[in-house]
Amino acid sequence: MKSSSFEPLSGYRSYPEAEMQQRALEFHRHIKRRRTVRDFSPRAVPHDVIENCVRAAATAPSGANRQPWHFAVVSDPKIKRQIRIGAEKEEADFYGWRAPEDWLEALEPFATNEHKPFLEIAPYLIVIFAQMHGVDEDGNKIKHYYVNESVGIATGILITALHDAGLVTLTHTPSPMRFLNDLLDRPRYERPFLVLVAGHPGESAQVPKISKKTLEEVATFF
Ligand code: IYR
Repeated sequence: MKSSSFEPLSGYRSYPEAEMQQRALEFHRHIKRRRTVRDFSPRAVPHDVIENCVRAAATAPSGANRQPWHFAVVSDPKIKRQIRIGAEKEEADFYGWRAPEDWLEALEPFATNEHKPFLEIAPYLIVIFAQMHGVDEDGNKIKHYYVNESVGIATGILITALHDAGLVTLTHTPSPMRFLNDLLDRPRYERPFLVLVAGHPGESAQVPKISKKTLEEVATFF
C-alpha cells in the first residue's frame, strides 16, 4: 500500500465577509458576460495566453487525481483545415439525416448548420480528449475514475480562463468525433470530448437572444 503524505494548505486565501460578498457578486457579473460565439476573427492570440489557460484547466480536481485529460492545441492552418473537413463531413450527415426532427428544432434558435468556417478562421482549436485509462512507463493500464466529470470540470475551468483573458469560445461537438484521434495522433483509449474553438470575436459578431434560468429555477436551498 502507498503511504500518504500531506503538506500545509499554503495557497489558500480567506477574505473578510464583506470582501467575500463583493467577490462573489463581481465574479457573477464577470462570468455572465461570457457568450458562446460562432463568428471568429482571424486575429492572432499570444501562444502563452493559451498555454496559461490550459495550465489553469489542468489544475482541475479529478477522480483520485488521475488527471484523465489531454489538450491537443491546434494553430497549424493545415491541421485546422483537416479538422474542418472531418467535422463538416460528420455534420453534413447529422443535419442531413442523422439528427431526429426534435433535435433540429431545438437547434433552430442558434441557426447552426453543417458549415464550420470557424474551424479554420479562429486562431486556436483546443481538442480535449478524455483518457478512459492511463498507461504507466511499463505500458501497464492505470485505472481512471469519474472521467467525464473530471474532464467536464477541467473544460469549465478552461472556458472560464479564456473568458477571463478576453477571448471567446465555442464548445463544438462534431459527432462522431473519432476522426480527431487519427488527425491528432492520439491513442484509442483517449476519447475526443469536445473541440473548444478560441479566439477574438468577429468584428460584427452576433449572438442569439437567449436567457439563463433564474436562481429560483436552478436551485433549491434546504
Ligand atoms: N454538433 C452540431 C449540432 C449541435 C448540437 C448541439 I446540442 C448544439 O448546442 C449545437 C450544435 C453542430 O455543431 O452544429
